[in-house]
This record gives sequence, C-alpha cells and structure tokens, in this order.
Amino acid sequence: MNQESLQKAFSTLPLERIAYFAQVVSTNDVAADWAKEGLKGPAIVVADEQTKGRGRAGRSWFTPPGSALALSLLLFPPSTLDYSQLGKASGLGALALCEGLEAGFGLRPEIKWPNDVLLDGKKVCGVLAEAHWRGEELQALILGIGINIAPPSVPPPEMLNFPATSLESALGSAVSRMEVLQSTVEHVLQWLPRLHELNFIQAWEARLAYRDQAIRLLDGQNEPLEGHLLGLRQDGSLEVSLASGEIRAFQAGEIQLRPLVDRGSN
Ligand code: BT5
Repeated sequence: MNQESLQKAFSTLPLERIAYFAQVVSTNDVAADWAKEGLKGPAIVVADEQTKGRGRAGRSWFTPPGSALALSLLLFPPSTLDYSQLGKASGLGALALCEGLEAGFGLRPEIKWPNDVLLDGKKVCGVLAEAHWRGEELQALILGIGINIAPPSVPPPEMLNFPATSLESALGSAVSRMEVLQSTVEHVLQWLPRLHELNFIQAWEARLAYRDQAIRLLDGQNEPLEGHLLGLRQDGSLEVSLASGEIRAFQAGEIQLRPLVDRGSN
C-alpha cells in the first residue's frame, strides 16, 4: 500500500483528501490537523505504523509496521447528530468494519459496546471517535479505526486488558489490507447520513456481544456493577438490567464492559 495505490482504490469516492504515511504518530492527530486547517471531509489518512497510536482515556494502541491497518476518517457531522449522541460515532466505525468482514469474508464479528470488534470473542479492532469543536459548534468527527490484520499486529499479553486476535489468525488465510480498508470506508460513508435512523441502532444492536447475557461494568474507581445486557437505546447508550433490579442506560466513555465470566482475559 502506498499513496498511489490508495488514491487509485478510492478514486470513485468523493474524498476531499487521501494521505498515506509509512509512519506517523497517530492518524487521528493528522485528521485533527486537517480539521484545524478547515477541511470538511470526508477525508482519510492511513498509516502503516503509528509510533504513539491512541486508545480511549489515554490508553495506547499498538500499530507495528507491516501488519496492521491504522485509519482515520475526517467526517463532517450530520446535522441530526447532537452532542448527546456522539457515542454513536464509535458504533458507526465498529458496525462498518463488521459489515465489511461479513460481506467480504463470511465472518460473524461482534461489537463489544461501544467500540471494539471481536472475532471469536477476542478484540480484532478498536475505534477511537473524537469530536473537533470550534467554540460551541461541532465542526468535525474524527473516526480512528485500528484493525489487526496479521498476527504481529497483536500486542504482547502484558499490554492487553482484554484478549486480542488478528483477522488472519481468525480466518486462517492471508488478507488484503486494501480490501478491508475499502469496505470499511464505504460502509462508514453509507451509514453517516443515517445515524438518526432506527435501522442504524438495530444493525449495531444485532451485533452486540453478550446480549441477554450476564455482564460486569467497570468504571475504574468503584466496585464493578453486575447485570444483564438488554440492548441499545436510540441514542446509542447501553441498556442494562442491574442486579438490583434497576434498568439503567450507560453512555460511552463512562464504563468498560466485560462478560461476567471472563473468557480468559488477563
Ligand atoms: C481502542 O481504545 O480500542 C481504540 C483504538 C483506536 C486505534 C485507532 S488506530 C487509528 C487511529 N489513530 C489512533 O491513534 N488511534 C486510532 P480502548 O478501548 O481504550 O482500548 C485500548 C486498549 O486495547 C489498550 O489499553 C490495550 O489493552 C489494547 N490494545 C492496544 N493495542 C491493541 C491492538 N493492536 N489489538 C488489540 N488490543 C490492543
């Protein structure tokens, strides 16, 4: 993959800018610079390696060269997306990847709400959605998507807070990074104007991991909460029936989700 092959692959899509880097600090930072420059998007930046890839809440994202896909989309937020629904952006990235993996490889990925894509119960992709504001106005959405393509992209166990895998390990065969990239971008752009539709929530919810199962919710400070995962609300928040009997919705960013019986996580 290089600048030329990227431009060729996306020649039919209405992208304002396309950039490929062999190495970059974080593709989300490049997209943020573009937003500051005034680009409206859609635009994409792809890197072979990130030296300081970011996860949520200051966590890091491992992107060694030659084996992973690190992508950020700079998107002009649809007018229907208000502040309270920004959590939908993570779902958008995760859903787009799932649909691409289903159509292209016949896989059955699941979404660990709000932002992880799982294959065989292990994390193969993470999404980092960031909003870019000018004053009070939401100016751009930056959707960073990290996908483990080949086995070397999977971090060593001591770096993980949840089991991880790569697409090639799950499939048992080689995968074209360009194919995954193209289908992911296409699905993101298809859903973007439709985030307010019930269809979007239903498509996301249909792929939720641990649905109707016992789960634990961690906020990093208090004792974990236990409950049953019911599904999604229309704003993309997670609806849970707590052990106390209370039914509550959680917003993305508040908590981390785990199955009650951990499948071998460390
Ligand atoms: C995420 O955060 O999963 C969001 C990851 C987003 C990465 C993309 S790559 C393109 C763009 N540019 C960036 O700089 N970021 C975005 P979170 O849910 O907080 O998960 C982070 C945790 O996942 C880490 O603390 C590790 O435990 C684990 N982890 C790190 N690298 C991983 C990898 N390659 N595969 C699986 N798990 C990983």
